[in-house]
Amino acid sequence: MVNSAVSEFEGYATRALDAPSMVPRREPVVFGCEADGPFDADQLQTYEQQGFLVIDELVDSDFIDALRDALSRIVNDPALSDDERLVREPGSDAVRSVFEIHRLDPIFANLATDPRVLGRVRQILGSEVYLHQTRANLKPGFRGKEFFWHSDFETWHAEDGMPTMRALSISISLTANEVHNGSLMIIPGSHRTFVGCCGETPSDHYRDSLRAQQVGIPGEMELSRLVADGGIELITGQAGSAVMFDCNAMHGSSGNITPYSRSNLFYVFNSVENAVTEPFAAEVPRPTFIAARQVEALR
Ligand code: 6CS
Ligand code: FE
Repeated sequence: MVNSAVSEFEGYATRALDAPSMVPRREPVVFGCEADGPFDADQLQTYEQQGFLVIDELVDSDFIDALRDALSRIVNDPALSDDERLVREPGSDAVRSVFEIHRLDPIFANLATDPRVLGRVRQILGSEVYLHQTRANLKPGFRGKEFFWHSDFETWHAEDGMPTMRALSISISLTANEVHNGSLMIIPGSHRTFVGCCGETPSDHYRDSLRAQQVGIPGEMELSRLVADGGIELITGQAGSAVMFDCNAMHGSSGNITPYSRSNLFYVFNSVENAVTEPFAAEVPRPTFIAARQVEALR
């Protein structure tokens, strides 16, 4: 079952545990310093302590319109309607996520190497970086379903073989993220604890987990403890705002029953010094449209 190819390196224990576990993070959170990039020392300290940082206006509204148009072309392209990269909502045909957006339109590829993005990412990860995953989460009005609490790193470690916590996500808002339309919630400080999860990874887990995750989610006791310590931060902002968050930050979001869709782009950057190995708790790695297996440093 569990691949133990990484004998000399102890991973974080997760999946098929007898009981959930909470262990301290082993890696730093910020790998670079003020001199390396656009963030000042205060911003780096906030990221280090909270596990995330909000950027009020990363890109302007004209560019957001162009990104939104590109996404809508993809979602409405008949040639892509059966494409695996388009993930549907549980219980409807509405598109929930589009994976590998950087291969579906050059505008999304270019955004990954935009200095406003790449400079900040390199500063925090303290090295050259590559794309582990890209996606859009559409959270359509009335029918966008929730994402239950999870640590992305738990999944990337267990199912993709990401060895250490040296990766982050940047989420860019294509629509307003409000208090009521299913915006991202993060537990401040949760990135300092790895929560091991109980269930065994099913074969082809991604087919279910990307619609409604049931394995690789923490227990209620562990979540309650994290929230008791850190509280919950709701990340709101206008289109064009962004949030960068650590790969192990505990986060999730509620469903969207408002008429206002909440669409965000997500880029996951991993350090080139943290290339994926064999999965730590799954039989085979997930398909490359979900988790890249080649390290191609972004320039
Ligand atoms: O499985 C994954 O890789 C993705 N799933 C969720 C629910 N969040 C982050 C991650 O990109
Ligand atoms: Fe996530």
